[in-house]
Amino acid sequence: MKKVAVIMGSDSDLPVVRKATDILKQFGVPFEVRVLSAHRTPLEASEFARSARDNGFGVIICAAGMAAHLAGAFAANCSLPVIGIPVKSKYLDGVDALLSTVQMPTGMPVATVAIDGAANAALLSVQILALSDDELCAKYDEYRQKATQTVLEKDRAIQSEFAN
Ligand code: RP5
Repeated sequence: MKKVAVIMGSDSDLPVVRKATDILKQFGVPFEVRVLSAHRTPLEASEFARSARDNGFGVIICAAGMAAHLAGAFAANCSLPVIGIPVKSKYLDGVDALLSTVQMPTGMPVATVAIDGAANAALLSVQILALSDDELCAKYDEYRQKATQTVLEKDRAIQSEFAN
């Protein structure tokens, strides 16, 4: 199976990023985690992006806050699918990172998830890799069925609490 690259702009993004790595572990998807910054380590970030396909990666997740150019920089240097996680910082509630990540020019897409939406970034990676992996696809279907069952159980509990 292809690997997922999980890149964060700073180790301060790790609490958010863990929500993605936990899910990748749960699905048995191989991944590597790096701190690479579009601004602070631009050469290392572009080198990683340029060699990612040859190094066995199939999807790249980039988490960054503030002027979050990391996912865009990866998209500029690599033709693999790039998923951007805008990370909430203490100043602008993450809207700065959301707009920096999502507003890519035509031709250089970044699939941007919600602010701090690391779990969905991992699930989107699973969906992409499952296109060519039936076993992973079955695990993902099972995950969704469990999610549905959980909500149905909550619905039953709420209904019984408010029953007249
Ligand atoms: C961004 O700046 C990082 O992704 C992080 O979210 C934010 C703050 O970084 P630190 O100052 O905490 O290293 O590049």
